[in-house]
Formats: sequence, structure tokens, C-alpha cells
Amino acid sequence: MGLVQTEILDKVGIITLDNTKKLNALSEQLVDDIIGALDCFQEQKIPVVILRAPDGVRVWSAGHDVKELPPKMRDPLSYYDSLERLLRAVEQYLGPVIAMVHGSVWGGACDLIMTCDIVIADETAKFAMTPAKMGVPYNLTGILHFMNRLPINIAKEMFFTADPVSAERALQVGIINHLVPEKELLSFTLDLAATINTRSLLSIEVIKEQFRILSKAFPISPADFERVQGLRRKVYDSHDYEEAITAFLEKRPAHFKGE
Ligand code: YXS
Repeated sequence: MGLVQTEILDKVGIITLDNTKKLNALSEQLVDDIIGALDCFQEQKIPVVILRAPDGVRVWSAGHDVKELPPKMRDPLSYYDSLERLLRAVEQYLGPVIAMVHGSVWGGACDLIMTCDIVIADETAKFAMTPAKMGVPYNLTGILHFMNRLPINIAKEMFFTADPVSAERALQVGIINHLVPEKELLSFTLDLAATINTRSLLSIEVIKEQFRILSKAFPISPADFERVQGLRRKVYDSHDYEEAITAFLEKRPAHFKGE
């Protein structure tokens, strides 16, 4: 299917991100192909899905396709934008979506990992959360994904430094469920999926939906929401947002002004 490969092994759906020449950057097309594969598995009531990249890649996904980030004055991460649609598709899939990670994971793809139900990685994995490097304000639902999974100080360090977190540290802080040797990654992940497949899908489906509802049960007042939207607009209207994208495309370090 376009930029992904799909297969079903013993009732486990496998989606392989397969646009490696673009480092699996989450372009609109790759996102649509991943969502299409999830929809196809959902119709067949496939109980468990594994989201992976091809063997041997250095980069699992380079995150949001920078070339598709909108020019300034437009929210880059609003409700119907591609990354947000992808994250919701994973959250709403009927059964567990397991991220199987070999290689580095960047930005929006890091949020995708945080949205998957279970994460299994090998020693080549690393995870970097890059809005502060890209002049992007990020958004409330994305930050909540990290807060639900990590101690807030760890989540803040990931956002404030934008530095990659190693596989070993990712295990320590809870980004990943299991760290396994590269040669055992697929068999370990398939074994875990097979165990889940011996349980009641009906029960798991309802438990997953309760986790989803509770993980979003985070009160915020209309006034605070509107204030956040105003603050976010200051960022994506800023010099820093425009400079970050330009610098990336010109392959040079960004020079931020904080305005
Ligand atoms: O020079 P060509 O045309 O071959 O293109 C280069 C890169 O420009 C391109 N590329 C990307 N294109 C679009 N979107 C991307 N995210 C992206 N990343 C890379 O791929 C070609 C090869 O890249 P190159 O030469 O840098 O490869 P490398 O092996 O030296 O380094 C691999 C990476 C992943 C370490 C490096 O490409 C990199 O740091 N990429 C950017 C990762 C990143 O910061 N992603 C965040 C994107 S913004 C996002 O996700 C959210 C909006 S947010 O920031 O808010 O989380």
C-alpha cells in the first residue's frame, strides 16, 4: 500500500514504514498509507498491530516531514493535520498497537511512539523530541502523551533539550517496555503479540478504550485553553518558527531570537 508494506502473521497485523529514502518522514502520504493499513486491519478485526521500519534502517522515522510544515501564521499541529490524524488512528485502533523500534525516532514520530500502546526496541533505538529545535509550540494533546508516560521532569528534559535519549535510558525512564538484542527484536515482539492474541479481544478492546478516555481526562478551563491557543500562535507566527524551517532546509544551525 503505497509507502507502507503490510502483512498478517497468525492474526498479527504488521505495518512496515517503507519510505526509507525519505527516512520515513511522516509526510501526508505516508500518514494516509499508515491510516489506510490500520483501517484495513480494523475491518478484518485483527487483534494486534505491529508498527515497524524495515530491518537495518538507521532512522525508524525522521518525524514530521519538515518540507510539509506550513509557513508561519498557520498552526502546524491542528486537529485535522496529518500527524494528529495518525495519533488518533493509533489511539482508536480496536486492539494494541505495538511499536517495534530499530533506529532513531524524531519529533512527531516520537509522539507516535508515545501514543502506541506498547514499545519494544533494540539497542540501536534512540528517541528525540524536537519542537524546541524546530520553533514549534507543540500542542496540549501531544504534551499529555508524554506526561501520561513519563515523570514530568523527564518529559520536560526531552522537550527542552531536544536531545536523543538512548535505548538504555529510554528503558530506564519508561519510553520503552522492553529493550531486546537487535537479532531478537522481531521474535520477541511477535511472541508478545501472540500472548495478547490468546486473550479476549473483546475485553482488551474495552480496556484499551478506558485507558484512552482516562488518559485524556485532564481538566482545562475554556479560558486556559484559549490562552494556550494564543500563546501557541505567538510561536508559530514567530521569527523562530520560520528560521528553524529555513535553517533545516539550508542545512545550517538555526539562529533563534526568542521572538
Ligand atoms: O538533502 P536531502 O534532500 O537528501 O534531504 C535530507 C534531509 O533534508 C531529509 N530529511 C527530512 N526531510 C523532511 N523531513 C524530515 N523530518 C527530514 N529529516 C531528514 O532526508 C535527507 C537525508 O537527511 P540527512 O542528510 O540529514 O541524513 P543523516 O543520516 O545525516 O541524518 C539523519 C537524521 C534523522 C539524524 C537527520 O536527517 C535529522 O536530524 N533530521 C531531522 C529530524 C528532526 O528533527 N525531525 C523533527 C521534524 S519536525 C517534527 O517532527 C515536529 C513538527 S516537532 O519538531 O514539533 O516534533
